[in-house]
Amino acid sequence: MKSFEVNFDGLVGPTHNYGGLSFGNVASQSNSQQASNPKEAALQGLEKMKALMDMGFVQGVLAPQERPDVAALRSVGFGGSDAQVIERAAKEAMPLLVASCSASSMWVANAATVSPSADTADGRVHFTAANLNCKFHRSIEHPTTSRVLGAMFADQDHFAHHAALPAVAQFGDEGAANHTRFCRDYGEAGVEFFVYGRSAFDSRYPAPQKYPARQTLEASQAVARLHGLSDEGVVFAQQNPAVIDQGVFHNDVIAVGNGELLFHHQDAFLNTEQTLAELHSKLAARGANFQSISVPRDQVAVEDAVRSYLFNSQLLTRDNGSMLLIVPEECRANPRVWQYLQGLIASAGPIAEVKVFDLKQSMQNGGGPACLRLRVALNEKELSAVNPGVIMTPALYETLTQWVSKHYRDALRENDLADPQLLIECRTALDELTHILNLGSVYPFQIN
Ligand code: SUG
Repeated sequence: MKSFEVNFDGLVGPTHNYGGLSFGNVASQSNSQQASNPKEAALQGLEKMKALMDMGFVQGVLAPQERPDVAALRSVGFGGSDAQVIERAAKEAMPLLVASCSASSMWVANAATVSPSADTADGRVHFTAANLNCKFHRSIEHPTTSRVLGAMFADQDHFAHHAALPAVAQFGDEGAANHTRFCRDYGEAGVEFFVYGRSAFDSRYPAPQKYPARQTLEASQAVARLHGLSDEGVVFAQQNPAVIDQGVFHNDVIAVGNGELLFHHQDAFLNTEQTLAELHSKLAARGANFQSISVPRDQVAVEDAVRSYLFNSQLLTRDNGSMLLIVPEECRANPRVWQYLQGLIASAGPIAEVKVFDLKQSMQNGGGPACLRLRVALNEKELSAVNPGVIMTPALYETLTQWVSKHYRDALRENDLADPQLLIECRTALDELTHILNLGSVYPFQIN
């Protein structure tokens, strides 16, 4: 049976703004308070989805969330009508209003961890929604994420959904941003690679000093258990704490993998040799020939990787078996990174081509091409069990661009978040979207 890797991209929500909400994420902190352009952000994302579809990849779309999250504001004591909740939060606790308005669900690499059916004990595709509990604005995503994923992958014969892990820092889970799957073919059993930032229960593991390690070893182990992965099918590795302190808040800011290839920075992991050796031997046992490309720090410094998002790229297998790297425009703007990429292509290695996309609106909040997509490897049968409403087609692309043009603002500043009209605009747009994508009722305003 044929199998595919389907990329489900997060559609940017109508409240996309620069709230400066993510301590440890350099771009989020340095662009705080700038005016955003939600319309442009959503169109840039759709452009990437269309380009991948046009290249022949199966492309999906993941819906944004209802913001401001009035229920989250009510849960911390703001009462009255929806408009009064927003007004009171704006007056008394602007940072909480800003957090409740974030369109951060667009970075769907953080929505969930996904294990394909070839890896799991019960032969179903497993999803665990990420609790994202390191940041308040992200911790409020998972209930709606679970409903949206449930509406996209509803068939219980093929798909199993797990609720987010316990909502404490000890089980901090950031989803697929710290998870990569290697395999010979998407439909064959592979090796799932979990990268954590610290251990919550064992003080022998080192931890970063300056910025938070969002993913714990215990969370990664819990996800592997829930998904029914075998010991032979998993590798756990610690991220280098020194790079977290330089702004590598997720492993997908410093490494990306696909098929049999890991493309990573020299300083990405704590015990690099041991980690690569384990990946090599576990993949060999699966009949796969693991390879890695290590980018040396004297060619691309960690700081250049963080600024350019070289590793937050999409590594895709083309029909002829060669690989394509989808990078953000910021890679072309960085002379060292661009020179490295030219050399990489000229080396006649597994990565044959680089394509550049303008994702500036998302990049300014620390979200590159890889953050914007959730990878789901599916065989033909499973693909036909996915809600067809969320699979990108030329007609859906047209409908969604028109939908964005009709409902989205082209400028948003902090003051605008206090406008109760924004909530009405967001709900009107999302109500229409659930019909376009055939999701049913998934938003709090639709089910309460
Ligand atoms: O969690 N930024 C996101 C970026 C997530 C990137 N995802 C991956 N690397 N997979 C975060 O830090 C910033 C929001 C703001 O500041 O307005 C933000 O949430």
